[in-house]
Amino acid sequence: RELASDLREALANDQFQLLYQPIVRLDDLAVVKAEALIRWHHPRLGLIPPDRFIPLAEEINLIGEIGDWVFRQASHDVVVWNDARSPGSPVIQVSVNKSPRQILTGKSEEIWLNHLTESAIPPEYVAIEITEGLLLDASAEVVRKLEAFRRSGVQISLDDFGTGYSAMAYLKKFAIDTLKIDRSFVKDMLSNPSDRAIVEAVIAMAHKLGIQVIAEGVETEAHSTALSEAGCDFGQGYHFARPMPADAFEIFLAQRS
Ligand code: G
Ligand code: G
Ligand code: NA
Repeated sequence: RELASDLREALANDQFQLLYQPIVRLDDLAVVKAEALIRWHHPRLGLIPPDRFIPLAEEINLIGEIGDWVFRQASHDVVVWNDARSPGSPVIQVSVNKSPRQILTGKSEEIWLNHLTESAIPPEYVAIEITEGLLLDASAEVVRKLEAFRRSGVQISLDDFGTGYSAMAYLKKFAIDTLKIDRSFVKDMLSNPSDRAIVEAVIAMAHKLGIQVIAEGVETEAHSTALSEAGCDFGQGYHFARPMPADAFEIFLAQRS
């Protein structure tokens, strides 16, 4: 439980960092989005991945504060990138992850939307990534919170699509803007006809529902081409770039446009 007390100090001691992984538009390979991924640099233990400390942060009720920090930092950085954009080039959007617990507890939607208004940050610069796990607690309250974001112009993106067992039910219940096909389907789509069929069917279904599609785990050029041919809108993965610090992302953007 020592890690828990360290985590309580981490915000004040400036030990968190956001990395950004570029997301490209597959038809012209323009960089149009980035996913914000948190890192904790522990003074003694080194880098601690979010899989280890986010669940702990939820347990000790720190997830709200950490989430607010992520949102502020990411929405600050996305304004910098958009201000540096050349005329006519597409808007860059940042997506921040929100765990189910984070949605269910706290008042973050009010705090976050107020922050955007007060800082005059265009809501279309920001998206929220949620996971299917949320459906397990799909109360009217969750629907209301997600709708508050969407009404204000903040997009909702459904992460890891296809890995849960209630993906379709989710689409019926929640209005979302984007879904992310889980990388487990993308990985084998070139060698496994079933995976390829699933990827193609998800894209077709999403489009019929007016939802755009991001493929995760795009690791090769062949994957990128096949996804583009299947009509997938966006790609994210090591083929394009690994997650990187904000200043590196800024340089990456400038080089690509
Ligand atoms: O970047 P990495 O592979 O280590 O991320 C692992 C997981 O941690 C990702 O699937 C992501 O959903 C989650 N994660 C990363 N950053 C955040 C964050 O700021 N908040 C929450 N709730 N989860 C995050
Ligand atoms: O589930 P979510 O999309 O939040 O997960 C993001 C995580 O996936 C990041 O931690 C990132 O490091 C990892 N990731 C991003 N691109 C790739 C990829 O092309 N291949 C693999 N295996 N992992 C990736
Ligand atoms: Na995510």
